[in-house]
This record gives sequence, C-alpha cells and structure tokens, in this order.
Amino acid sequence: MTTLSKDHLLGNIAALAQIGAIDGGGCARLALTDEDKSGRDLVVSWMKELGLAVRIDAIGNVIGVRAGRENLPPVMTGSHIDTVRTGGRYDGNYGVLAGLEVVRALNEAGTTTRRPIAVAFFTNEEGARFQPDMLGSLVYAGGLGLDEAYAASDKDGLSVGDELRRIGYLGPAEPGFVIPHAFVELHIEQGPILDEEKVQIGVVESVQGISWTEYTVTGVSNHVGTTPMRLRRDAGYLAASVNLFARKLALDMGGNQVATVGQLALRPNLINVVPNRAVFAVDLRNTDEARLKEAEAQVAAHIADTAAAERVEVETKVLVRFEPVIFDGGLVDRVEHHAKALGLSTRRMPSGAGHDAQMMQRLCPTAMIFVPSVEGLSHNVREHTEATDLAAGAEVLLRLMLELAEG
Ligand code: HGY
Ligand code: MN
Ligand code: MN
Repeated sequence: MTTLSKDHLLGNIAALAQIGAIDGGGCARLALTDEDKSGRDLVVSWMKELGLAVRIDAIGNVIGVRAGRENLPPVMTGSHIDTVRTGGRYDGNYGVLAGLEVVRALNEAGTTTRRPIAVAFFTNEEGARFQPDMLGSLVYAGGLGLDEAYAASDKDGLSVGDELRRIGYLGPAEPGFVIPHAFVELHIEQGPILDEEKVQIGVVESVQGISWTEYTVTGVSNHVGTTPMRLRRDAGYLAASVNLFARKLALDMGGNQVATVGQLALRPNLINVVPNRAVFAVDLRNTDEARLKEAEAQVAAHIADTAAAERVEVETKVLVRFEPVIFDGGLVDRVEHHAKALGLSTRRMPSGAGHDAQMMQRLCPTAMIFVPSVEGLSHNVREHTEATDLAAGAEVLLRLMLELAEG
C-alpha cells in the first residue's frame, strides 16, 4: 500500500515557511515579490528532485508532471504559495506540498499510475498585491486574458507583467496547456467550523461568491477646529459610514453573508485636517448569488445617499466579482468516501475563502478537501493545523488521486 510521509510534509512546510518568515511563525510572500520568487525557486527544486517535468506558463503558473503508463490527461492537485502580508504557513502551501508528498509516495513505492499525476502552484491566488485574486488559475481556466492580467498593477504602479519578468517566471507554456482529467485541492478550512465541531475532514461542495469593489472618495480638506460640521465634505466620514453600514447589513441579512472593509487609506491622514480623500475596498461574500447581488445593491445605495448628503464625489471600481461555484458532485462524493474509508469524521460544507479550485472547475471535475484550522484563524501568523490533521488530509488526497489516476 502506497503510504505518505508525514515527516517530509511537515519538514517541507517548515522549510518553505522560512522564506519570507515574519514574527509569530507566519509568512509574508506577496505575489511576485523577491520572497515569492525564492519560495517558487525552492518548490521548483523540490519538484525536480522528485523527477517531475516542470512547466512554467505565461502567467507564472508552475506545473510539475509525473508521467503515467498512458499519455492521458493528468490527475492534478495544487494550490498557491503566495501569501498575504500577515499570512500563516499553511494557507495554500499545505496543498502544494501535500501534492509533492503524493509524488514521493509513488516514487518510493515504484508505482506508475495509468494517468500522469500533476502538481501545480498558481500565481497570485491571494489578490493582496494584485487584483483579481486567483489571477493565475483564472487565466489558466480562460477567464482572463494575458494582456489584462499583465496590466494589473499594485499600489506602487508595478505591473504583473513587469514583476513576472523581473523574477524570471514569465514562462513559455500557454496557460491551460494541459486540461486535467480531474483537479483536487487540499487546503486548510481557514474558518472555525471543523475545529468547533471537532470534525477531521471538510468535504467542500462549493465556494461562495466574492465581490471586491474599490471606492475613491473626494471631499474637501479643511481645518478640523474652524470648520463647522454643516460645512464639512469629509471623505473619511463616508468611508467609515460604509464600514458601519456593511457590518449591520451582513448581520441583518444573516445566513452566510459577510462584509468587510479591510483596506482604507485617508489623505492627508493628519490629526487636524478633515480628509479630502479616502480610498477603501469593500469585500462582500455569500453562497447565494441573489443575496450577494442584494448586498451589493444596498451598499451602493448607501454610498450614493451618503455621498450626496456629504457633498463628496465617489469613483467606483469593481476589482473582483466571482459567482458561487459548485464542485463536481461525483468527485465530492469520492472525497467523502475516502475520508470515511480512513475512519475520519467528515462534514459537507461551502468554502468561505476563494481558491484556485473554483477556477479549475471551469476546466474539469474539481473538488476540495479541508482540514481544521485551530480557532478558525487564517491570514494571521497564528494560523495553525495539527500535524495529525495535516497528515490525515494528505492521506485522503493520496487515496483519491490514486483512484482517479487509475480511472
Ligand atoms: O480572498 C480569498 O478568499 C483568498 O484568500 N484569496
Ligand atoms: Mn489559500
Ligand atoms: Mn489566503
């Protein structure tokens, strides 16, 4: 029986976490930074050590392929190795490195599967530096053109295209150069459900819809002491009112609705000057598309009304809009089957976070496997998953991939 090495997996997670390491045990490897390049170089070296044929595509996605007995579409697994600025060491990294352990297990067993096996990491999954998020897998799945992707720029005006070239990962392969037979992504839950319910494996049925909108508000800067409230055109006030409105809206809507203003910049950002400019982003998500549309409409109406009353101008820019994605039912069933066959407790659930798998579902049957996040923490240096859970998730991945690779 092919078995998977927990020690190698834990060792590689720890080794990769050293790149872009930040206080508290987390990682900062924003997409296409030098830290991301170093992480990429390390994982590519591990792919080559395992004998994988490594291909890099024109948006910097990296896919290592292990030949099968027959030249058929591969069974692919993967995720991302870019992180947010205050990231943990498991988000994305775990799925990629577990995929490498599946390959190592096959190598050590001397097994050649009928179908090739592929392990991928995709560019800029996080969307923290460049939008949209899941950029690499979206391009791979044909959802975004290369030119538009290359033009995406960060706050300093650096573009995806230039940064890809700079770090040497603008590869020759055409995005989408291999369409998998199936795609399975192993990932930490990043939320509290499995940990609270003490369930070992999340059988992920869907990914909720994601709406990212950036607002640039222009008011009038003025002296905070001499300007009466009736004369203010306070850009910062509008931004703050949206945050409060969105929070109350999500609580009133209930269900899976979430709303966040996580990014906000005021200008001139001085204690005694009424801000004349606010740039902020609103993240709205829901598993139900109609409810997500309703939330978007309510936020837009609040902004229009408040901007009129405050006599400020608002420029709106949609950064990301992905509808909910339903994974392949048959493949989801197989995730559940293999987890139960291993004696693991399971529960079906949606994903609150976006993932590359939601893009790969456009190309082939796709499913995800979740393992618990302690206290539901993620995008936080204290992100943690117990070693036994990491190993259990990887074992489910191995069993499922072996089944699919003989299919
Ligand atoms: O935003 C997300 O859900 C993912 O972490 N990119
Ligand atoms: Mn992730
Ligand atoms: Mn993430």
